[in-house]
Amino acid sequence: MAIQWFPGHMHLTKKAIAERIKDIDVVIEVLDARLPGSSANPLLAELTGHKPTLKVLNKQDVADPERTALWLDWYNAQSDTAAVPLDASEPAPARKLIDGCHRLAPNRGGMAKPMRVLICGVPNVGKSTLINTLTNKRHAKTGDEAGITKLEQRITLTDDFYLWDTPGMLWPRITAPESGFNLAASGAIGRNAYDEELVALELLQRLQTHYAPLLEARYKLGLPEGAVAQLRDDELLEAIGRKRGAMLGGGRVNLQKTAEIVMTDFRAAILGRITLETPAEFEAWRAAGALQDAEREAKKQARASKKKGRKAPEAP
Ligand SMILES: Nc1nc2c(ncn2[C@@H]2O[C@H](COP(=O)(O)OP(=O)(O)OP(=O)(O)O)[C@@H](O)[C@H]2O)c(=O)[nH]1
Ligand SMILES: [Mg+2]
Repeated sequence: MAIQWFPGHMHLTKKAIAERIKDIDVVIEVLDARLPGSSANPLLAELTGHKPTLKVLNKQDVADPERTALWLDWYNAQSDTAAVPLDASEPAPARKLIDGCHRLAPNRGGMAKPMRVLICGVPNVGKSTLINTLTNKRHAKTGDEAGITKLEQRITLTDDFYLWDTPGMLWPRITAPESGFNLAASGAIGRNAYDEELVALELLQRLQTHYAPLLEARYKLGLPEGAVAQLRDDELLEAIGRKRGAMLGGGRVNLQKTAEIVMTDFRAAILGRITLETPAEFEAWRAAGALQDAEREAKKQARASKKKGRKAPEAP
């Protein structure tokens, strides 16, 4: 069962974006560079797809640079898509986005035709941080938690350049379970919408396959080389909890607390620079998710027509 989170305020954000988009010249979709595929919102693509869009792989400072390069190639190879890496707290690269907007909408500028830019993306990717860096002010509230921005807000960058900050939005059905887990691990999903232990186990699996040395360096489990990657995810979680002293009575490990430790270490980049997915992995998850969805739909249809058949009056 995939993680889902589409509370009422996201429904309102969807409506607000659908309304606002008419008066927008350029869309900046902020992605999380640690999950550049899973943090791209298909609902946003639907709402804003007809406008020039710049995809920003934000938090590149905590993502794996090799994988960021793969993702930039992947996005830039798609027609009508431009993607750039960013650390939203750095003023110089953030200001380059302004030039990017002018390139995408060259006819806008000047008091009569101000540039109107919508900044959007899933929760907690750094939309408000980017706006604050661009304006060099703390206009927008930020925080390491999903759902900090509650309402759309217009910010004037200069007399002829307006920015709209929007609340983070997800979409009603995340079809690939792996994407749901990555979003939860990144902090894009409200805490009550997922089981921290399950998310930490999935996170550990991703780290074991590609970042086992970082796990060993951080948790010093004292295992022989290569052994971390061989452990079952639940064995690994338990070993980390034991090592970190997250214990319940009777020598049992507090798995909930250990899950929190692992997730905090990942989010704060204490483990190192990590990207949870490659374009190839993401494409495979997406294809499998779509297939499962199609099968579900076919079963639903079959059930509905069977029911209809049963209800049909019998021939005299
Ligand atoms: N390392 C790193 N952290 C960042 C970057 N940009 C933002 N953050 C941090 O990410 C967290 C979320 O930032 P916000 O700007 O509040 O994110 P948001 O997209 O506006 O979030 P919502 O309003 O909840 O949708 C904060 O703790 C920021 O300090 C970045 O480029 N690199
Ligand atoms: Mg915000």
